[in-house]
Amino acid sequence: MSEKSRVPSRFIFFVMLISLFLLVLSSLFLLQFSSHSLIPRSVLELIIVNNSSFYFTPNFKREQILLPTYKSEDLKFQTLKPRESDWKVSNSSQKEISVGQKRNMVCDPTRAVLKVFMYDLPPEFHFGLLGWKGSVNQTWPEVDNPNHVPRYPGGLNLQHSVEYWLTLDLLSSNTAKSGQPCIAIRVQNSSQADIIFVPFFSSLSYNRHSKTNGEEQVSVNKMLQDRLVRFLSGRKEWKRSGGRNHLIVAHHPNSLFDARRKLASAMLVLADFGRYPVELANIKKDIIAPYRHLVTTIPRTESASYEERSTLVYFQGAIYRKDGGAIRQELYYLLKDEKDVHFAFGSIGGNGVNQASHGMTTSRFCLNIAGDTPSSNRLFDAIVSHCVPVIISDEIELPFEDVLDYSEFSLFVRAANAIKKGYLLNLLHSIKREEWTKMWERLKDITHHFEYQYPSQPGDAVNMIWQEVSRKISSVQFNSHRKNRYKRSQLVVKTN
Ligand SMILES: *[C@@H]1O[C@H](CO)[C@@H](O)[C@H](O)[C@H]1NC(C)=O
Ligand SMILES: *[C@@H]1O[C@H](CO)[C@@H](O)[C@H](O)[C@H]1NC(C)=O
Ligand SMILES: *[C@@H]1O[C@H](CO)[C@@H](O)[C@H](O)[C@H]1NC(C)=O
Ligand SMILES: *[C@@H]1O[C@H](CO)[C@@H](O)[C@H](O)[C@H]1NC(C)=O
Ligand SMILES: CC(=O)N[C@H]1CO[C@H](CO)[C@@H](O)[C@@H]1O
Repeated sequence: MSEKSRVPSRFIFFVMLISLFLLVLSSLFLLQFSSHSLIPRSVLELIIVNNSSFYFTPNFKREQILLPTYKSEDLKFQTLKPRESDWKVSNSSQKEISVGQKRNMVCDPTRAVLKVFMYDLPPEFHFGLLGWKGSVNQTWPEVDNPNHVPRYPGGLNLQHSVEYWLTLDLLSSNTAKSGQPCIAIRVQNSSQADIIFVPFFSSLSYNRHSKTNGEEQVSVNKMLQDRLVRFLSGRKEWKRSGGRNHLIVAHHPNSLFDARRKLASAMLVLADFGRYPVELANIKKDIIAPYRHLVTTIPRTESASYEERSTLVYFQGAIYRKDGGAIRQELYYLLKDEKDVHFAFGSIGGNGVNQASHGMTTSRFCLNIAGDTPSSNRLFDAIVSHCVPVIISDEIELPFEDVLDYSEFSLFVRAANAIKKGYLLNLLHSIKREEWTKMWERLKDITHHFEYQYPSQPGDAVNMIWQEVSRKISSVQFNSHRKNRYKRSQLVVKTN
């Protein structure tokens, strides 16, 4: 009896297994042919979109990268017109945002790496400098629709646009985000914040408003800095820690020049320390951020290999530089007549960026020689061209060096060695195809860490900077706690 009843039950199990298999197969089939299926596209998207990898498909990246290249009129120093490629928003990203909103994926502040309080400074300190005018009492532009966000001017200004990308990222951090990791999130209560962000577009202010106009006694740039100092010194947030819990972006080496002494206790986001005395800025408390590159990023699949790069070493830049730049001249006389070497002078302008881009993408090595400051955007142009950087700048500080080992994709040469006859070329010739290709592969892997874009993407420059800030806070705290160790016993000694 029991023997007989077992057979049908096994049979039923078998039938169920087959039908389950068919069900799975048919749903897979439906997903595969989404565009012809009966399921509405939005539902399908919701299904697929749940997997975060959807947002960062190579397709999307390519769309961003293949946007138009430079137009020469965009290169004027103070042009208002941005390049298309600065604006890394494509139709696909808009779709992502709307999908994200559907899912209502607002970042949870308790999961964020960094909680940031941002002052509601009047627009003249930030987007007002871009010509943006909101309605009465409106402090910030709407950032939900990337097409409505005020654009940063193109051309050379763009190199120092760090301030703009960080501010945009904070503004959008409370709205729904598509598959974004929770890195920095804006909080409304400053006592809950890890850091206080000062949204002053100091580089833009320097670039566009450092000359006095007409009857003005002081430039707008200086006036804004004076007002900023007065504003900050009156805030309880500033007084609480003497400014040490503040983050101020001053990426252009000349930006914040008038206020830097008074604001230097803050954590600064800089291009380098070249024009700062060490007591005002140093690697212990401050952040080095990449320049926004000027040449267009070369897509991974179009990057020329060792054989396809006909030039051994490339340099294009201004020759006569004050301060640390004398080495450029010496190198010029050493290298100018060598074969497979492109060493030319001329600043970026006119068609210069396109030429530089072509030169870098067809060269194996790109020289980064100290100019009037230890850093320059040329390093980042080389990286996104996948041209192995040769860094000849003894004083240089590099972005994210605590997480990136630059020696995996760059060569460092001391200035004193570089100007020895034959030294540089011997070194470059000694790096054969295999070793070079390893560096080139690594360059392709790390390029995205040097991209500024809105909306920002995991691992891009904006997210890397926030993470760096978070690590810096830890190390600053560590040092200050260590200093506190004997505070109490010192007090006792004094009173005795
Ligand atoms: C998303 O899907 C890919 C394959 O398409 C898989 O490799 C990845 O682990 C998935 N991620 C998550 C978070 O499920
Ligand atoms: C983007 O979308 C707009 C309309 O929303 C359309 O006119 C335009 O052609 C699209 N661009 C691309 C590259 O698909
Ligand atoms: C703008 O702010 C001022 C002062 O807070 C207030 O009196 C005024 O009503 C506001 N105007 C609008 C249009 O909200
Ligand atoms: C801000 O946070 C602090 C500490 O968590 C709390 O004591 C205070 O009440 C908060 N203020 C407001 C306005 O929510
Ligand atoms: C099936 C699946 O992966 N579901 C996830 C979709 O995304 C939400 C939000 O991130 C998760 O909570 C689900 O577990």
